[in-house]
Amino acid sequence: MKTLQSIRSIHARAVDVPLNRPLGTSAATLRTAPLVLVDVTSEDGITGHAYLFAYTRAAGPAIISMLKGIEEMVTGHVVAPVDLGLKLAKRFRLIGVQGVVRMAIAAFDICCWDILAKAAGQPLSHLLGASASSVPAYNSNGLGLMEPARVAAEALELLEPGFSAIKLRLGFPTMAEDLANMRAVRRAVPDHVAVMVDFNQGLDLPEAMKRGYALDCEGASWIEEPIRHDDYAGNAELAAALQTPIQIGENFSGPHAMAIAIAHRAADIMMPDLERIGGITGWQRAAALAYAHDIPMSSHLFPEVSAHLMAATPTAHLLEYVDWANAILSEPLRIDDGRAVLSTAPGVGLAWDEKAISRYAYA
Ligand code: SMN
Ligand code: MG
Repeated sequence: MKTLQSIRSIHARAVDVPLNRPLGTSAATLRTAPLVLVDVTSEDGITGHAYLFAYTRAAGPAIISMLKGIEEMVTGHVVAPVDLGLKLAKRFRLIGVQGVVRMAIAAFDICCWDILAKAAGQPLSHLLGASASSVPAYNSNGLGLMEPARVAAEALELLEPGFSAIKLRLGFPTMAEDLANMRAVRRAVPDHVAVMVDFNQGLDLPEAMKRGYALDCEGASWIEEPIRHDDYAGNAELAAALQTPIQIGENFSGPHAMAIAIAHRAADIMMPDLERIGGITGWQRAAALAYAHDIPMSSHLFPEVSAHLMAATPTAHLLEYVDWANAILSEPLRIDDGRAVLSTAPGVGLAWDEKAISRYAYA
């Protein structure tokens, strides 16, 4: 048997790439995507790649610094992401495995799995036991808070690559503005197109109940994060009262948060985020929870890696497609007729475009 290789080094850098479509949410408007690009190299010279979405530029250097700390803890250890994840969670218990700490650990986990899949000569999905070559996706680029006419025009543009599902951001100061945009989009797109809405935690519970009842009559396919993500009791009230499914999950910090949300019946459907749920190891645990509780599971950002994971998720629903990393990838994720096409290269299939990276590097 070939012996497992150990970890030689971790390298991380930050880039800030412009978004093709700026994204106005109820919390902030994003014009660029600050990404942290991570490489973990094993003693036999295999490099695993991952990228993180840092949300704000200031988080980039903090995550890079955390990864320096992780490098000191894991160098010389066998590339075993399950074991190393437990070891790192213990070492970081006192500061808390949250935020940038969790994101750094997740990137390390993804890189380890990339190394394992490359060493096996298999795409990640095959290593995880799945055979699908593509997964259904929705177009989540753009559709931010803007005037009804512009949002309707953008909705039509987003359907062009063959998508039949899109996501509209809501959470204007008034319900009338939210309904105007929902109606503008619904009127513009064909009836079979699914339109999901995302409030980015912008409402309080009474307002969410009011807007939720109104949206029940507007043909929304899900209502995402209407209130504070960790108000599981409030989300459960909404899920019980409204006909439209409540969707949460992008802010679950590890599978334990998802288990607590499930115990509260906080949502009808769930969408963990690769970097917050704990990388590939964390995702697998979340997928097992969703399976055991019959909860349809979607993904959040990171479509390149999430496509492999959705293929191996028994209750997989819809992959969230964003093109944010395309600018720095030499082989961007392919979309074919509204489906995300899994990379067939060994590993997760991320490959850096070094020229582009030097253009957008900031740390
Ligand atoms: C979102 C995610 C990341 C940045 C801005 C907005 C949004 C989504 O909640 O689900 O895509
Ligand atoms: Mg969201």
